[in-house]
Amino acid sequence: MSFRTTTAVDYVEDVSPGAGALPPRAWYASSDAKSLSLNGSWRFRLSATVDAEDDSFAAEGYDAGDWAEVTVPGHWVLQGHGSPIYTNHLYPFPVDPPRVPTENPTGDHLRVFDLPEDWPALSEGGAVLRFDGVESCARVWLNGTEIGEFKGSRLPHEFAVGHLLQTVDNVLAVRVHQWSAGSYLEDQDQWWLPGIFRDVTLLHRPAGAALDFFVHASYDHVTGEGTLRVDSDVDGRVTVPALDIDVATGEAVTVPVLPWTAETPKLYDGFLATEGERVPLRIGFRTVVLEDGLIKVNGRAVLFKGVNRHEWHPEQGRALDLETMREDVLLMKRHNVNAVRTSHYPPHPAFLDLCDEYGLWVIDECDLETHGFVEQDWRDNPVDDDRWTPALLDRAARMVERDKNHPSVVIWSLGNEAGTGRGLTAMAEWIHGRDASRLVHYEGDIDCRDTDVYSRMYAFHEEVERIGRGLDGGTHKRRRLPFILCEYGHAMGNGPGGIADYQRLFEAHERLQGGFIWEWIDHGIKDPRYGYAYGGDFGEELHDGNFVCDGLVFPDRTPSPGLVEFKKVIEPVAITGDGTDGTVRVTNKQDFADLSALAFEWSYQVDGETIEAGSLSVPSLAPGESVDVKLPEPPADTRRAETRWTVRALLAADTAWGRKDHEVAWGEFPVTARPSPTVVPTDGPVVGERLITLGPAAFDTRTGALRTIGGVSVEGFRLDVWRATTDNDEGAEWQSDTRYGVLWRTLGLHRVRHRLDAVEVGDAALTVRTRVAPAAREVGLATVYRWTSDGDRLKLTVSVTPEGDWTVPLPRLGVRFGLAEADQVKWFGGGPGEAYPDSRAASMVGRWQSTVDDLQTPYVRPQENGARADVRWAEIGGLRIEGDPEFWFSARRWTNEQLDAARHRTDLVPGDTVWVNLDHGQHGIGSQSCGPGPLPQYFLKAAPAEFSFVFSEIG
Ligand code: IPT
Repeated sequence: MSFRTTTAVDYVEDVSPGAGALPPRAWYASSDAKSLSLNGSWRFRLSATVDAEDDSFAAEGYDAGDWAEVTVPGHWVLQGHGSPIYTNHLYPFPVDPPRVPTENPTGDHLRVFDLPEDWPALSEGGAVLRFDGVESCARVWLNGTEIGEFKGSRLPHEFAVGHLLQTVDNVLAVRVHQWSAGSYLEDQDQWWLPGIFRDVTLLHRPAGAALDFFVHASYDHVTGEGTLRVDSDVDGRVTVPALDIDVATGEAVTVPVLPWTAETPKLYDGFLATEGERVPLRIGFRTVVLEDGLIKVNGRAVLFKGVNRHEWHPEQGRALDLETMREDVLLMKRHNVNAVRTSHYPPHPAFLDLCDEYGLWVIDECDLETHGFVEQDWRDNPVDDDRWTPALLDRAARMVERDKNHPSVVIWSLGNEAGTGRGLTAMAEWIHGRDASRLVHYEGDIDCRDTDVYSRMYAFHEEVERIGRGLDGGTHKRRRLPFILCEYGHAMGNGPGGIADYQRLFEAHERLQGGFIWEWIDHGIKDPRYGYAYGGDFGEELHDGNFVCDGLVFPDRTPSPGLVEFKKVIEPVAITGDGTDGTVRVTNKQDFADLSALAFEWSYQVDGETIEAGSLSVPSLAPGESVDVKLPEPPADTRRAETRWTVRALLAADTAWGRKDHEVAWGEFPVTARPSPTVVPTDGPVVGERLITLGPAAFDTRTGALRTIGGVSVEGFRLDVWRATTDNDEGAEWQSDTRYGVLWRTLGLHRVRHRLDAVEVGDAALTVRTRVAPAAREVGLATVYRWTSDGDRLKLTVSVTPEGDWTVPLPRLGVRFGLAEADQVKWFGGGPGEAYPDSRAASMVGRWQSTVDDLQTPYVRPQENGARADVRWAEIGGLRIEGDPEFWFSARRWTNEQLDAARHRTDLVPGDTVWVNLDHGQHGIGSQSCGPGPLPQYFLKAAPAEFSFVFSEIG
């Protein structure tokens, strides 16, 4: 005998999008109709399965007094009930669509509310209950009556509830299931976080209220006129006072306007007035077309300097408040970002209001990803199974209808990593039919059958260049489409490297319309055990570790060096020049705005110190224009010194997103080069019983090891080739051939030994010969340390000769040593932040200072970090170190081995010794954690090398 008692829960595994909800429509806040936020504390009960408890809790009079409480919006797993799970693309349950596990955490939510005093009489109009986001499936009751169930986590669902409302003691019951058929459509690379994580609102709907409306606001760049037409389900009038517009809905009006662009986000305030309510409008006039194979807005091709933004807060998960959203937008604007792909779901609607207001191009992406089906060659992929098509179309409609009135949204995206199939085609057809004023994107449509943009992720530079030159293959249709990288520059840990090289390509080929860095923020979860937790930290049986921490900002939104680098690489003004001829070339790289918002300043540095500065008058160039501007006469300087010009572009006045003097762009050009440090060897080594002295230094007589320089003790001075591998060194596991982080470890470069071959005492030099090599291998580095002194200063020349068959580059090449007491660091060289060979655009040569602690970049998973580039000299722990040539400087309170072993920030415990690395070379960073490794020009080849340092004690 077989029977099922639980037909009431069949909706959970039903492929349909749900039942009972109202048709999707534009999201807006009425000016006059009342609304009641139901956010706040709710009663909460967690069950292990969908039907462990019956639905009697939804009935009026149910006593939930002994239930827990959770905050809505929120995720129960971040509020002490169960735990989060992180997988990249693996489904954390058996793949058997649309079935989900019996173990299906189910959260019953209960809230009792009264209508506010000023709520209209129940006989007047109706009411709508709106859920802006619930993961992943919900069933809803009001006052004991079931009103529906829905899936589509990051999409709004509304229910008509006017007939059920009462003045007091309304009982709203929501049963939320973590897993549902919808989970198969929501396999984005992120934490699985069930809960009511966006707002819940009760909206009064007066008689004659607006329902849905579509603002069509185009811009004709030839005439300078905008045409406005608001189509509305309910007739009314549209007014825009600043434009003297007062027209009926459905009626078009054309007037001169200022256009909306991400650079010039001009919005006109207006109203849609129906008989029953007034709805505020923020209208931006702009026209998006595909023309001449290019994405054009208002007649001009745009270049996306974008980021992929997931919604993230280290404590609230995907339940973001307005201030956090604004912080994202402000940080983006202040770092020259002009575009956002809302990976991989429509964001909270307020985020799009901010994009309209501050100016960001948006690719609005649907809540759809079925990536886990790749594990079975895409068999049973829902997007190629007609039974799922209604759910896909429902998702497309909920996105488009909700967000269609945002000028910032210029492209709709069908979703991410969902393979291919007829369901996607159906979505694209529906979207094209509903909104011809925007383009459609989907990266998985490699032939661009359904899409208007050729989009790829993580394509290597070489291929991108070929695409730019039109030398790629592909369908006839694709060959005529513009190209974007919807994901590139994988910002996991240290990096990404190589983004300047991408930007050069984007700027050189018009078909390449830019890209979107993966990704904006690390999804680390604040955790007292670890600082920030990542995959595996909650005991998940399947997880993808710290692959969830791959953002340009840390979980608390502190910019990482990657963001600072990106800001420089995408700066809207190029400032280049040749310091010796005294001119600077300024180019306006924007697509729409002139330079009138910027003020320019020059300064002149002698040995890194600014000795004169002034303002530079630069004409307000139109987009694309350049001008050569004469710099003033260089200040008279008779010293033998290194000199340079620095020219900076600053905000001329406060703007919506930045203060006056906020730095937007800069350039620097050397005038005279640095003289190399010289030490004339006058002293010779003197051999004592235990120590050899040479000038200010003492060495171990037996080993030749440096012991002291003046009064400063030096520990463990020797060659160093190892760095705590970065995520980009390690590479992604599917990239098998050249993952140097793995190859280095296999070769044993993290455990090289130093064999002493000779300590030679000459007339003018102490020479120590060694061979540095790992066990079990023939390769080695013959390393000679040659010490000389002029009595005052100590010079070291290191010569390195590779022996054997080196098939890999070196992680780093330099010396390291420990200092007993060090805290403050001063240097003349690149700064203020870290830099590596292919992530050094933002490194500005100057005089900098820091504490040792502040030199560290606190990557969520600790790894190599904090190197300063082009260092001429540095002072630390009583020593001054000059380089010949310039060197990479780093210092930390733990060894590179300890850094390498650490898994979380909290594993790094400061010791008494400060370990200093002076590197002649560093290997590039690349973005191989999901993309190309460093380009060949950034390799640190195992090749003969010689470099010197001059040490002196600071008096
Ligand atoms: C790509 C995904 O689109 C994105 O969500 C994220 O997982 C990223 O990779 C890596 O962090 S998909 C990958 C197979 C290229």
